[in-house]
Amino acid sequence: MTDFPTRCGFVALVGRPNVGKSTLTNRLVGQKVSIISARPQTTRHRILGIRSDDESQIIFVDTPGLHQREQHSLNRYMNRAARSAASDADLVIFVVEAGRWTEQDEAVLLALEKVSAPVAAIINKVDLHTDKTTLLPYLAEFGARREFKFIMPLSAKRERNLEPLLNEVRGLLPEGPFMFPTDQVTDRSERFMTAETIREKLLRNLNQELPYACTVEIEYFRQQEDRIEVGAVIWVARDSHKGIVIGKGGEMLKRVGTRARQDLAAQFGQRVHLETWVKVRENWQDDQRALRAFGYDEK
Ligand SMILES: Nc1nc2c(ncn2[C@@H]2O[C@H](COP(=O)(O)OP(=O)(O)O)[C@@H](O)[C@H]2O)c(=O)[nH]1
Ligand SMILES: [Mg+2]
Repeated sequence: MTDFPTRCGFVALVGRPNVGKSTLTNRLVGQKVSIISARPQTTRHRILGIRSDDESQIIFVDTPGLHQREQHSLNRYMNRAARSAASDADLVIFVVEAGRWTEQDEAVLLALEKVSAPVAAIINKVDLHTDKTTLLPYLAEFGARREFKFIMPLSAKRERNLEPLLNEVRGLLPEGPFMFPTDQVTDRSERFMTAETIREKLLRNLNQELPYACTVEIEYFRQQEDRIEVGAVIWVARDSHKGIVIGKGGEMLKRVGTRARQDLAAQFGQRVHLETWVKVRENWQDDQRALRAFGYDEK
């Protein structure tokens, strides 16, 4: 057999919510493809982050955190997205937070037993520990939990140890041709990124449970000569949520809109005009038709 000149494969990032899977995806790709917040349910879909160089193409698969409680159809959708990403991958990377081990991490570890692909691990957020030697017992304990192809401590946010990670990953990719053009960084459209960016601002600005009951639908996305025009509907699950999203005198909606517009302008490198509406679709998280309409379907 002759050696193929390139390597290419899917690398699924799995783990409980908030360990930094999406931050890592963005840093590895060098561009924002996945939204970030300290809230669970920030990532609801499987999102590809593609990194290419001359010899390799690594297709990172950012996934929703695995949830134990599947109280809504939406949660079941997210769990399926995470599980199927892991089962289709050439390499699965279990992401945890340095110094922390929770019941949710334990549940992910258990779920990984069913995965046939090789499994490696990332210990993220090492920047939170100034004295790294305090992490040695944690590392030893972690390494005893199962066999990992490698265990890489790093900081996604501070971009520490990303090169060694990439080298490990490249070595484990199957030989084969690239699956995406080398300048493509994600499989998601500008429309999708726009909806996600607005949802990120909702997550970051609304308190408590409400962000989980929101989703964003793009009504129109028009490239004009000198700017992009976007119309977006923020769907909430209950009538009582509407007022909260709009805020006193429209203040909250204005703030979310302004932040989204600034972020989108930076992402697209041009001016963005954004128009938003808030609408109610009762219990959309359990409504199969609504879920499909809002993009939460398998395909
Ligand atoms: N200190 C620190 N915080 C991080 C790091 N990576 C991610 N975070 C933070 O952890 C939170 C969750 O990040 P996110 O990427 O959305 O996690 P995900 O739910 O696993 O995708 C955010 O507030 C991030 O800013 C890191 O390396 N160090
Ligand atoms: Mg995420």
